[in-house]
Amino acid sequence: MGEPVETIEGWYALHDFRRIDWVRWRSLTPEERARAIDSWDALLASFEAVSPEEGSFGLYTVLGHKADLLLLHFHKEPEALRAREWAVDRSRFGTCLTRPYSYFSVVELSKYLAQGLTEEAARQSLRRRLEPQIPPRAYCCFYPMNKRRQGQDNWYMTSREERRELMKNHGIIGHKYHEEVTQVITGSQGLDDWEWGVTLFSDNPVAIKKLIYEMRFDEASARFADFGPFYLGQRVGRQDLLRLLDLADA
Ligand code: 76R
Repeated sequence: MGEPVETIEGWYALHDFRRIDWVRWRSLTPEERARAIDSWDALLASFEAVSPEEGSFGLYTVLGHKADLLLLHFHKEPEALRAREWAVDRSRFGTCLTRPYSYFSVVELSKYLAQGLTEEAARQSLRRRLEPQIPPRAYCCFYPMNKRRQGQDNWYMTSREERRELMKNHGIIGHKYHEEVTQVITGSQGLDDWEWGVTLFSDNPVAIKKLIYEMRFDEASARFADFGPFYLGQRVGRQDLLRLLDLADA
């Protein structure tokens, strides 16, 4: 029978995807738009001002039709994440946003490869990964995933030893991309629709593609992984975003 691996949880994560309702935005008067931009600027500034002891924030524009913006928050308190999503909903600019997707999860490290450490010792040494600052990389890729439960390919019926071996090989492939891609794995069992969220940061979208492609051939992914939708964000500064909005009817 399968036996769960111990996990260590860190900060909570909210991937808050928004779509801009351009028709509504253009229907605002210039004064309404200016006021909306001012308050939106102040709101984003308050997100950016989160103390590094408590959380982190990144702003991205999303390529393709699935969303326009990703507001990515990590925070130690789930209440703080709720306050942030409601602040967006209640803002003036929020009246021009819809919400095509969101994902709530918590940073998770499993102890497949770090056996023998007490929770406290592991927590100390892994603090940087449990409480992630958003790396200054140009791209962010997010997707949720499950481990498969199907016939012979049932992750949850494999022995812990077998999973440990599989995760070791998975880690070896991942580690080849250590310089180019930073990964944050969040667990969402019982919190959202899938079992994990994968968030990858890189300056090079092709490095993300190559990493994911290579992992598809690894047994942990080839036999056991099912994936949800993929989102690719480009990091933007607050000012860049405001400029894009301001130019919207140029
Ligand atoms: O935490 C560690 O770095 C140790 C090794 C490791 C574990 C335990 C590791 C390394 N991962 C672990 C756990 Mn991972 N990871 C994914 C995906 O697209 C796919 O095929 C899968 C999505 C990617 C791209 C990725 C990248 N990893 C997990 C788990 C939890 C499994 C469980 O607990 O049952 C999932 C769901 C998952 C999925 N992983 C790495 C990477 C990369 C790049 C690394 C190397 C990190 C580094 O060395 O810098």
